[in-house]
Amino acid sequence: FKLTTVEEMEAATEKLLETGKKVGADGWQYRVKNQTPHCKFGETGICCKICSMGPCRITPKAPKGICGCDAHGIVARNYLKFTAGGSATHSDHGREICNTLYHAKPEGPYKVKDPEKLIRIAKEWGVETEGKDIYDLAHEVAILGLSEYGKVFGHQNFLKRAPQHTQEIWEREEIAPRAIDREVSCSLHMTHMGCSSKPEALIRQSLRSGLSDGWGGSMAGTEFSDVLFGTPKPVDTEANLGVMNKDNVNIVVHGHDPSLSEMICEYADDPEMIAYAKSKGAKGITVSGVCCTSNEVAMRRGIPMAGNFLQQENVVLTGACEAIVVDVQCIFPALGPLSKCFHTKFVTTSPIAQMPDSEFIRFHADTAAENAKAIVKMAIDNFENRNPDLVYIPDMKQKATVGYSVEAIVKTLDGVTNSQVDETGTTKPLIECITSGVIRGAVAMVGCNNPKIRPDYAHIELMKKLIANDIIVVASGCSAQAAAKAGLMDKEAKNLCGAGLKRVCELADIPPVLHMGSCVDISRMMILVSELAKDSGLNISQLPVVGCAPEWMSEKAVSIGNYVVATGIDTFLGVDPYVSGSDQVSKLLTEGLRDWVEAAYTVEKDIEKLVDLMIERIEEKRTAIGI
Ligand code: NFS
Repeated sequence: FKLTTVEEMEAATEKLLETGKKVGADGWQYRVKNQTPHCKFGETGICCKICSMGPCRITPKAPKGICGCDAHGIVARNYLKFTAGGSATHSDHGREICNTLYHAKPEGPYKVKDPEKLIRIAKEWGVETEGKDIYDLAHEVAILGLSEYGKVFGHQNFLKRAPQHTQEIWEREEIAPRAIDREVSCSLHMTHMGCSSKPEALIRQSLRSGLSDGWGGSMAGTEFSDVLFGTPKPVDTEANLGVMNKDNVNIVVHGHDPSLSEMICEYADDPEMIAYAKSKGAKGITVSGVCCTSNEVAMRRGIPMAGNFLQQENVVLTGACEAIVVDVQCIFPALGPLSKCFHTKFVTTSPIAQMPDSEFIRFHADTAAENAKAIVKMAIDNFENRNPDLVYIPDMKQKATVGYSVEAIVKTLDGVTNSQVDETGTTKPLIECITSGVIRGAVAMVGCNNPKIRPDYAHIELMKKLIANDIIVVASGCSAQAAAKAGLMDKEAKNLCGAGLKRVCELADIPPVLHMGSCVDISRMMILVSELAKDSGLNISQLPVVGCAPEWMSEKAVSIGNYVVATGIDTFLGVDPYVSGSDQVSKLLTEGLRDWVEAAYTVEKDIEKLVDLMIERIEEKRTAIGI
């Protein structure tokens, strides 16, 4: 067993860029060069263009904007707007899933695959379940889910899943989220010209808007995706560009909403379609994924992961991609012109994400089956247009076991339970391992790639050091894909762990880095820490657990950071969220928040230091609870 190194991945990318040069293709590597150095005002968050008197920029000579707002107000407003963008995006994804659930029918294409989970949520929400048809129940719960977005009174239903202490903090600090859409609107209202300019107020709303994502929209996205498509359980798959197959029709799904990718996978597996592909000279059909939609179908179907965020152009550069089919979020507009340099069809499907140089096939829950069939057929028909001289698929892939939902983790733990002592169906065996010191703690590794950080390097190096120090890693999003590409989700990676974690991996038959899903699935991590807190009798903030996004780039990531911190988990960032222009805001985020929610941010661009700080924090937390 050998990990794939970042150097090897970079060499493969270099070779692909060579192919790109032959056909005049662009790449993010070139665009970064044209965009740097970045504007200092933007980078430090002190550029304001929320009204047309500006844009105003803060300098020593001009310490205030035309309205009189200072750097602190401008930075905090920008931060809240950034958060609201992310919260809106995740939450709208969740809304789409509720909508898909509303369209579920016994005759398909969308069915209820996990009725047990649906019933559990219905009961939690006080819906009568006895004697009800499961599809009637699905529609009733879907409407309730949709109502969470505009609920007139009260707070998000899912907040009740948090430990009592956490709920009390949210109440006390007035950050318990109300209607999801209301928190986004309220944020945009607060940042309008002439509203809030007080950092405390703006950052407080950033937490509330973040919480409406993590404990509202994202959680709805996760839970109802599980109801529709099944709650993930451990499944074997593969990762990295080598999962594409040069003899097959390659369809790459990219984006976030599993409603589309699930259907594509369904029809690409249809014997009729496979026969059609063979009639066109291919040996079969390979579906692989990029970004979070890839995580969704990997977790539920074992569909291989071609790559993460900064690898999206690479799949086209292989010259062997018949279609890259996208839904929403994290899709480079660059894919349009890039696909034109090859035979690749760039298929957009959502009114939310429309791009030039793409073929738009509008995907709708009612017509999902026909839409998916048409897309798969289009890809097959495109196989013969491939230019064999341009085909190069790097021979690079790793095995990975993925699918660790909270339910799957608890079930796995039952397997290692000493049934004489421990109850089953709880996180107690994990708590045992942590208190005894066999495992020192856990880190949630999440987030994107960012050209500001050598892509994947931070994810992989941090994880290697953490597991070597007996710290178990749970991962999601592009961080999870970085781990899988490197081989850290292969069970054999146990050999890179410290003795304690290695033993746990052997006993539980798990890899040391557990794939918990897409970014909306960070809501799963919130449930997991809540269960750990309840089962151990500790507060979330006392657990030796931290969060980390070393290469983050999107608005969604900031929204996530806010709800993770607001849930009581210290969060470590490798990229600054455009706040360095205000010492007040920086101090609030890295220190002040601790007085409100018992956790705060640490921003550290030096990767070595970042991991050491996390280990230090975990050890501090252990000492504080006397373990
Ligand atoms: Ni998350 Fe997923 Fe990746 Fe970043 Fe984008 S795919 S939702 S935002 S880039 S981790």
